[in-house]
Amino acid sequence: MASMRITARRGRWQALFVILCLFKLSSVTGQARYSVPEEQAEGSFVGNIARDLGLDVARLISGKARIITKGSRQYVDLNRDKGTLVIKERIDREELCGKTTPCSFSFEVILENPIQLYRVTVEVTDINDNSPSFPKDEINLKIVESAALGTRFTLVSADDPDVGVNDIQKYNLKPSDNFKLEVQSQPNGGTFIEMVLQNPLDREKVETHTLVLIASDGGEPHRSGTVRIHITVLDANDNAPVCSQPVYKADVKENSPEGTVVTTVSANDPDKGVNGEVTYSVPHISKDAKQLFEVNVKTGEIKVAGKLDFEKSKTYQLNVQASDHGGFSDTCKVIIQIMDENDNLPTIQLMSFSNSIAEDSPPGTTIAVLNVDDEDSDGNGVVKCSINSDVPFKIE
Ligand SMILES: [Ca+2]
Ligand SMILES: [Ca+2]
Ligand SMILES: [Ca+2]
Ligand SMILES: [Ca+2]
Repeated sequence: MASMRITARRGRWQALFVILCLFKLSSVTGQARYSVPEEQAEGSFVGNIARDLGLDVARLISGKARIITKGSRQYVDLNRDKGTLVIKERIDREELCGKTTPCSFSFEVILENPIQLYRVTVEVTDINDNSPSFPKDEINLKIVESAALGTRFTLVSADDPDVGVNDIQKYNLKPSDNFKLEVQSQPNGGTFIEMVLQNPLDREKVETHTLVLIASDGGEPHRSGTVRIHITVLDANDNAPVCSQPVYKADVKENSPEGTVVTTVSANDPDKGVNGEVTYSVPHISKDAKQLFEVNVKTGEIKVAGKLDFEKSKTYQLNVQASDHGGFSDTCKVIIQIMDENDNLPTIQLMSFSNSIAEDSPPGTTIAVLNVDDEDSDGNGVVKCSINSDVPFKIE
């Protein structure tokens, strides 16, 4: 008995459905259109369907008014007793329509005895319930300090599932000392973002930069998303070594043993690694000086390497070249004064001499001429001559 009733009922529904389809093809009795924001709570008011379709509540009840939806989700319910449509299930505009706008869904309200079909369309308006977000929190870039002005770096764009003003409206890059932002809208609706070098980088001044790219939507209140951009500035060989002083002066005693340190030159190059590694050499050196001095390639220390003789040369100038490995150099002048040591004996040379002298020769008669010399200089070269006091001669 029960199963027969069910079958009978099903048959009736099937018949009704066929009629409905025919009905639908022919005409819809009336239609209504509503607009609700997404994310409304269950039970929220959508519209007064009875009033808007010109039906009274009694007719809704007698006609067993109900909603027919195509999809699996029924967002709206009919409150027959009040003649209103209310939210049945939370509506997420982003899930329902994605980026499509306007966003709406439709359903039918059907009444029996007689059959009446009404079409209801509900437009779902966007609320700003999503913040712009970047695919990553951080971007790491390595940029050589010699990068030309105008060099471009592509950045990732952010995404905001909302639409209209609730979608991303602007990007900002902070700070903007070295880079400015260029944002281009693409035909497919995407955004192409580039960071353009507008002030030169200098690794010697700032080796790392941290910037923040901010994407903001235009909702009320605004929502934003950020990505940090870490920039490591790579070194370029843009500095030449510079001698710590233009001229080095050193005094060294003649006869100083080999290995005696004369002076140390040093040059500074602020670049990194081999770009800042300084080596020392004396590319143009006289043959004499080459045998007397040596320069340590790495330390710039100058040592005595031969026999220094004040009497041969009193001063030497070495032009020490301080070079980095990138072809830059500076010349540090080194003036070496040789200091005299008393290393020469006075010499006596007999120029003329009378072997015999008359006994009555008057005092002051020259008997011998001597040439006395000392190769040392200053005090070391001053010669004092004296003669035995027990002979009847004097020396002038
Ligand atoms: Ca948004
Ligand atoms: Ca939204
Ligand atoms: Ca350098
Ligand atoms: Ca550099």
